[in-house]
This record gives sequence, structure tokens and C-alpha cells, in this order.
Amino acid sequence: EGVGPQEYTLIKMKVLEPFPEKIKSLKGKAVYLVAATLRPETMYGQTNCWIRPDSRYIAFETVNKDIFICMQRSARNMSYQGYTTEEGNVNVLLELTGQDLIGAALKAPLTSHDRIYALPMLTIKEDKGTGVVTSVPSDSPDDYAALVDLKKKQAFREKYGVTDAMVIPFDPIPIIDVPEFGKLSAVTAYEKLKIQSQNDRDKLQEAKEMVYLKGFYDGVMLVGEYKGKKVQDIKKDLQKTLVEKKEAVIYFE
Ligand code: A2H
Repeated sequence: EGVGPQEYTLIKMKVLEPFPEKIKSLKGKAVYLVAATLRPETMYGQTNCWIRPDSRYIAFETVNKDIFICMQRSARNMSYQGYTTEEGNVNVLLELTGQDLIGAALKAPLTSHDRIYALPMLTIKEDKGTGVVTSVPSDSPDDYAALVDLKKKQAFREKYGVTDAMVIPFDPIPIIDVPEFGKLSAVTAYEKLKIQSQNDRDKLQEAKEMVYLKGFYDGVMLVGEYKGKKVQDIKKDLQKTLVEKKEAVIYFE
């Protein structure tokens, strides 16, 4: 952990009908899974969202009457950042498990997919961000490893109630060119290190060290409004646009 607070972009991913059984009581409201990311410019390449099935989540009402779904710890932090009507108080509407959310269909900003799905990732940390993670398998080795696990293991999909249609059509999308790593930098690193699964923690750590800094400092956008521009030059602007369009909010911890 560094000194001082870390700024995250919280990506609002709107839950589409039909709502999962356990959140049916929220029908008619604007309900969002909110994911903390350091890389808002990668949202062009989202293929799904990650939820930890054995963790606890809550749904709470924000000051704008949006419903946010995330872990309690982050909701409490948000209540001190102007997200709730009363500072320090979270209006909890539902208590959920991650499993209750698996399979939810979502509308996410910038990605070329009309809908993506909430899928299980077992390595989500409970003491970081919101416990909801956006998945960009082109640029994040963790995301690529977890997606490959689901794609190649039918028993794993079945265990968590994930259908083939939620996984099979979704492949990494080339969105950023990283010198030496190409247009799918996470896939390159995964293959180079012969990573076997999302539990290959040491190798994944190595893969991340290989691609993250390079992606941020030398990466060039291949798609969207900032095509041809360097990631580090456009990140702030893109974040601002997402916030103005009410597709994201800023969160500190
Ligand atoms: B990033 P830092 Cl493409 N558990 O978003 C595990 N991982 C989490 C998490 C949690 N509770 N909350 C957030 N994250 C992930 C995109 C991305 C990210 C790309 C490339 C690098 C990258 C798509 N996933 O992160 O420990 C989220 O993944 C580089 C570290 O605060 C979030 O940004 O540095 C990042 O980890 C925050 O990690």
C-alpha cells in the first residue's frame, strides 16, 4: 500500500432484465454493479464482470436514488464521500452473496458488447475496491486467466451456474497496442509464462509486472475516440467523459 488515498474510477454496470431472483424486489429501479478500476481506458475491451461467489455484497441507495451493488466496506467508504444522504450512514436495501449475482446480465460503458455477464472469480480481494471487478482479458493477465478457466472447464461453469452463452462468445478484444507485447498484451504474457489457471499466483504476478507499466506508459489506443493516442495522455480525459455521462464515479480509499 502506498501513502495517501488511491483514486479509482467506479464503472457503473447497469443490471438488465430479467433481474436475478435475489434482487427481483429492486425491479423498476436503476441498479448498478460498481467496479473499481485503475484503467478506465480499457473499458472498450470489457467482456464480463467478476464477482466473488463466496463473498457478501449489499445493495444500497445512493443520494441520486441509484442502487449500487458492492461490498459493505466500500459502501461505508462511499458514505463519507458524498454518495449517501447522511454521512457515515448506508441505506442497505439487500444483503446478498456473490453467488446471488452470478449470471446477471449487464450493460457496461464503451464495450462493443450489448450485454455482458457477471461471472465468478475466486481471487477477488475483500479489502480492496468494491469487490466487483471489470474484466478486460486483452490487457489484464488476471482477467484472461479467469476467463480461460471458465472457457475450458465445463464443470467449473456448472458449479457456479454459468451457462455457455455467458462465456463462449466472449474473447479478448484488441484495444491497446503495447510495444513488444502486441495487441493482446495479457494473452502474450500468459502464454510466454505458460500460466495454467487463475490460481497460478506467482506467475500472474510476474505477468502483471511485465505488462502493466508498459501498457500504461507506452500503450497506444487502437479503438474509440482516442484511437492512435497514448494511454497516459488520454486517461484523465476519458475518465472525465465517463463521469459526465454518468457512466462512472470517482472513489477513494
Ligand atoms: B484493473 P490495485 Cl485492464 N480484488 O481494472 C482483485 N483485483 C481487484 C479488486 C479486488 N477487490 N478490485 C479491483 N481489482 C483490479 C482493469 C485493469 C486493471 C487492467 C489492467 C490492470 C489493472 C480490468 N480488470 O490493474 O491493487 C482492477 O483491475 C492494475 C493493478 O489498487 C483494478 O484495475 O493496484 C486493480 O485491480 C486495482 O489494483
